[in-house]
Amino acid sequence: MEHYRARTMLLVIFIFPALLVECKVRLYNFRVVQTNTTKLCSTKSIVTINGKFPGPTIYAREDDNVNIRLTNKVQYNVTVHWHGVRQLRTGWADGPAYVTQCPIQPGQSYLYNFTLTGQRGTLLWHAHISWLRATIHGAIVILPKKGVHYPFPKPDKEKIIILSEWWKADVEAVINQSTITGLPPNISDAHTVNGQTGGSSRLHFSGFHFTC
Ligand SMILES: *[C@@H]1O[C@H](CO)[C@@H](O)[C@H](O)[C@H]1NC(C)=O
Ligand SMILES: *[C@@H]1O[C@H](CO)[C@@H](O)[C@H](O)[C@H]1NC(C)=O
Ligand SMILES: *[C@@H]1O[C@H](CO)[C@@H](O)[C@H](O)[C@H]1NC(C)=O
Ligand SMILES: *[C@@H]1O[C@H](CO)[C@@H](O)[C@H](O)[C@H]1NC(C)=O
Ligand SMILES: *[C@@H]1O[C@H](CO)[C@@H](O)[C@H](O)[C@H]1NC(C)=O
Ligand SMILES: [Cu+2]
Repeated sequence: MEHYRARTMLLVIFIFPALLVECKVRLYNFRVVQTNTTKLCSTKSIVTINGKFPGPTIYAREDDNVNIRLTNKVQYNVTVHWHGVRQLRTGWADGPAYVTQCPIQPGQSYLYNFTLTGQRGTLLWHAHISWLRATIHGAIVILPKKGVHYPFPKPDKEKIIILSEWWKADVEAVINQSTITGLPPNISDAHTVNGQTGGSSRLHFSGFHFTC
């Protein structure tokens, strides 16, 4: 009798958390701040999320609700686009400035609230106004639902690699100059891998999308 009761207790304990982990709410605080950064032997102030370049990685599972509270502490208008996230009935959380929302002005904050439905894998989030995406970007990792596997064998190791570019000049000055002159913007001074310029002569990457 005692033995039987113990088993029942165990079942209750194990079943309940499984039900509760369905559709979690993932909370993130994104503070847009100026951060002094040194690369290629020169220091400049860049616009970052929480002082990080690249920015923080968002982790969630399919069907999770993601809440990102963005607080703008810089002098620029800001928005962030969750590139590749299907915004089903949450168009106002998509992020393109002047398309789905007014820019988040200095001193203001905005809640990006969306649910990840029918998709998994690694996506990229980035600022979607002027050229702030040069330093405001990062990864979104959407894991399958608990107990569901990827349609391929479990990798031994997973590593996020973000390819980007670095300008010694202020990127806002670069795009402003291009807009005024009508000429192509100055090319970057280096490519970066996870924010590192490394031995630049060995790095010949292309691919970080700089068009949308
Ligand atoms: C960044 O550097 C400037 C110039 O050296 C300095 O005045 C400023 O306080 C620094 N900002 C931060 C956030 O460290
Ligand atoms: C910032 O965004 C507001 C709307 O949210 C807009 O009225 C204003 O012109 C923008 N400022 C700049 C410098 O683009
Ligand atoms: C996020 O959106 C969902 C669905 O509309 C809503 O139920 C929830 O209350 C929202 N969360 C916040 C913190 O506003
Ligand atoms: C770029 O242009 C915008 C809009 O005219 C302006 O608000 C901003 O101060 C300029 N930034 C730089 C670094 O020139
Ligand atoms: C772009 O490059 C030209 C030529 O090297 C330079 O004179 C100019 O100052 C650069 N512009 C910016 C915004 O750095
Ligand atoms: Cu994009």
